[in-house]
Amino acid sequence: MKRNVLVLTILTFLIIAGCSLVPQSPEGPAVQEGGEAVVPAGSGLSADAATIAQTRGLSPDDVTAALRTYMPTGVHDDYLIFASGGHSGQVMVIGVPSMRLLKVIGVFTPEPWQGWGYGAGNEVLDAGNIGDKEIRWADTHHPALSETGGDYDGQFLFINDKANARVAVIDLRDFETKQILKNPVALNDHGGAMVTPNTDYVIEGGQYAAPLGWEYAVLDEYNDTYRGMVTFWKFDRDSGRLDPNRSFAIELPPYWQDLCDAGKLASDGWVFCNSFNAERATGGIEDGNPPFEAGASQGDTDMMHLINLVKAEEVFEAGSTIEVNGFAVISLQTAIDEGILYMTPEPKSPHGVDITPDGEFLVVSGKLDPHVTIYSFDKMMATIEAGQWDTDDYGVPVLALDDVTEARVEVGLGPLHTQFDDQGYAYTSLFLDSAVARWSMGGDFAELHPEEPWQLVSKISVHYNIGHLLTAEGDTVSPDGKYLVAMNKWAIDRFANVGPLLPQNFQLIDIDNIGDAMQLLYDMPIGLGEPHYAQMIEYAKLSPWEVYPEIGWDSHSQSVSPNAVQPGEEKIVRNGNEVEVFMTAVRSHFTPEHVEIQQGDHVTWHITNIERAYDATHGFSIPAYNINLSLEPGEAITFEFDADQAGVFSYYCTEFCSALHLEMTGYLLIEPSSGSTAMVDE
Ligand code: K7E
Ligand code: CUA
Repeated sequence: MKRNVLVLTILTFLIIAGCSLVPQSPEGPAVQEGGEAVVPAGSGLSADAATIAQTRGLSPDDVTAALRTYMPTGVHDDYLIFASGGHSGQVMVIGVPSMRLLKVIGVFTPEPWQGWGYGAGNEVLDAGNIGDKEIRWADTHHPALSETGGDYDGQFLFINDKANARVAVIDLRDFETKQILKNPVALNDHGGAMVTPNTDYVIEGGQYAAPLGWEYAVLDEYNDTYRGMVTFWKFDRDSGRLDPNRSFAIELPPYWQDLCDAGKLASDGWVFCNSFNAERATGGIEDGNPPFEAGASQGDTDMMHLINLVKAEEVFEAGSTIEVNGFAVISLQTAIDEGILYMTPEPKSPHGVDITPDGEFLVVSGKLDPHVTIYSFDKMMATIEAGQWDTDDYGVPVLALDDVTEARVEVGLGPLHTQFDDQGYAYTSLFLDSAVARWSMGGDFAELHPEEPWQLVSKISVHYNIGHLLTAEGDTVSPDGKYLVAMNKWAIDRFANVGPLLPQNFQLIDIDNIGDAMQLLYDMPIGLGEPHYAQMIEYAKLSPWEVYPEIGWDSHSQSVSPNAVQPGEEKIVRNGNEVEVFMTAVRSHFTPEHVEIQQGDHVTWHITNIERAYDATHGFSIPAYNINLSLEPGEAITFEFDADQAGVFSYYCTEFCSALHLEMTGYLLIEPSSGSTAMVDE
């Protein structure tokens, strides 16, 4: 009871004193000159708010957090997060600071609401098949927003599938997946997707080594035959597609390459990938060998890969490549001979490498080392220039750690990933500590903060076992600071029990008030897969379409479809047993409403949503044929099927679009061919 009285007193003080955290919305409290909010007389706000806080047992920090994240209806978030959907194979779009889920974009996995894979997008999904295997899930890890000059430009998003080594392209004009590519060299990946500063290339690095080209070899041949790789997918911005003919891979030693990051500004033209099994352990615990987790952690160091992308591009263009599954690969020997590949040790089972905003430094965390190690790009270049190196077993030049290290910062246990703000601080996730460490950077960043460079400044606990973290635009050349999201793997007690499989927990943290402690603002459960990485972009940088630009728009080609149907031009055309349906959709009818065909016909069906009103989406489904579409205003979609089952099939609109939405329907009559009956074979 005493505690509640105390909370009430503090709250009343906070609110009456006009705490500057009160949102300045039109309906909100008036704001006087000097920024102090005052509660309008007679509004009763302070008493109500205090009563609610008291009743709910909220602390002043809780109230602050609520005020910082609450969005009044109709007010839009300042930032959007594009987060990997983990096992769901999709991408989540989340508003910040509200942490409201705005959309789940269908990518590698069929998504019914968007009709993704149920008549639309099927050819994109099929392009991700492996041989004759339909792959309809993905382990998405790393989304990458397209960049111009090292800064997000809001145009495209890329994401990888670790499980099957695939990369997808999403167009941010309509938030739709346009392309899925299977890597021809490797069956799994991890170091993707990352982009170079002008999105010339999308980087996809391998992980678990295997013979290139999906070939077979026994594990005894690991050192000689198993290989790592990194693939550089050329991105063509005009077509919005990755171009395999202008893309290439580099063969790497079988060190289990992990994450990559593209150099920027000072280090533009280089790409860096860490790795974590320089020991080349091959496991086999059942045969008395060290298990992978021990075998791959025996050494004190692993190998960071330094890749000269400018040189690699020259070598590729000169045609000095081999072919693997029809794809250009720069061999390991060529990479060494041409000065494309160098390495330098990195401490104890590292995870990832993050380049500072100026491109001068590289931050690596050894998962089993409580420090982050900071490398100097200048020192790397000077050491290479001086020809100062040893070589590894494959002849790759290895720069000595001492020659290229700038600093080490002790941050805590289980450091993983690092992001940056606009005040000269870096933030590192600590998996074992379940915390985020803020530390001061050196170099030119030292002028931005009062601390000594390369020092731990503060920590905040998170719940629990954080993987990645992200700050606003925190991996670009100009981070915004403001917000940090801890992407926690474990939720344990944070949410209501929903059975033994728990959601992950995104925790929004305020990092705006430098000097004050970082403050936890919001817990967001993620209940559809385990996300890995995410990026946060200023909302104002995006300019998505409200409706498709013209009636009859094909969202795959991003142009008017040759099969667009204008009102008045609806028809059904028969040519032998080929039937073509030209249909329009508008509130509240499809035209035609009767489609009468024969069993055994092959049907090609075009539908155009001729609406121009914002949000006037129609759905379209046919029972038993697994057809389900989402037709956004202006959109034209074509699908095909074999009318092998006779019967009466009511197609209808699956979006509640109008008062007469239930009437937005029609009959597909498939007349049995002679001698057969409808639906059920007897
Ligand atoms: Cu750390 Cu795939 Cu980026 Cu997971 S990886 S956490
Ligand atoms: Cu159109 Cu419901």
